[in-house]
Amino acid sequence: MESNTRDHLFEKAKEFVYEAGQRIKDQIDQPRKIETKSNPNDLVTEMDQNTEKFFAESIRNEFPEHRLFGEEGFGDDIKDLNGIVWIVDPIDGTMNFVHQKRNFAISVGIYEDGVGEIGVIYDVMGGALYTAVRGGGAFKNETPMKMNETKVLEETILALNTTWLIPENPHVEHKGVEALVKRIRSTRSYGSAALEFVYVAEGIIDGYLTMTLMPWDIAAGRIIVNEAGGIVTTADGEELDMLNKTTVLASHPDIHSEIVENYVDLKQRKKR
Ligand code: 2AM
Ligand code: CA
Repeated sequence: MESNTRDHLFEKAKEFVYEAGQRIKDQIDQPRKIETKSNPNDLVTEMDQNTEKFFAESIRNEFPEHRLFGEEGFGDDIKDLNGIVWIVDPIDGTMNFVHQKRNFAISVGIYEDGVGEIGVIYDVMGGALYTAVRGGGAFKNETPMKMNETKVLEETILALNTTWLIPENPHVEHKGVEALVKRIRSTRSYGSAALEFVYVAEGIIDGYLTMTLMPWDIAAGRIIVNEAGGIVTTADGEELDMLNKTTVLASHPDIHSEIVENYVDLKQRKKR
């Protein structure tokens, strides 16, 4: 992608994100209609849908040749990442949006032929905009984010969610994660994958390990973590599939392979 094309796209992405964020803020205290999707804890509101519609209209008006891959289905039917694809989660952390009215984010990743070019994550109520353009570093508002300090596992905080506590959960390799939790300093759980990625980029946590994310949960965050110097793969260290549900490990480079090799045994999980 030519640099002036990319600059223009980046400016437009930020403009759309700020406008979508303002619409959400304007209505944050309005009563909301909550529906459930795949299970009783999988929530969706009109605000998720309206925000994605806003992105669909804005992208179609401004960039008719681009495609949209969105969580709520107002985008295109995406089966490959050829050309320019906007991968959008209109509200990441819907449960936080519903219950807490904070700790949710708008996540926009722009890919060209499968390569992540631009990542924008907006912590709507916190007011922080996290961005990265491939090769240009990662920023929180205007401030560069970089993971410099050397890390040993004993001094890290990892984001994990409590599904790890359920031993019969078929998606997790329970014993390995138990050993990992004993070794690290502590865990956190924020309930928004996008925010967990940017907190890794910012260095306020050192890693994020999760078993079920969709491409729109990951698209922007992986670019931002990479540009801050971190590593993002599946939980068993493989390249991420940006079209399907996947496991994810995003972390500081010093601890990534150690977690993959010693604590996450997905092969064992697959055998069961
Ligand atoms: P969402 O709010 O956009 O649905 C919560 O731990 C994080 O996981 C959020 O980023 C949430 O995104 C995502 N998430 C929740 N349920 C999911 C599911 N069934 N598949 C993939 N991601 C999910
Ligand atoms: Ca969402």
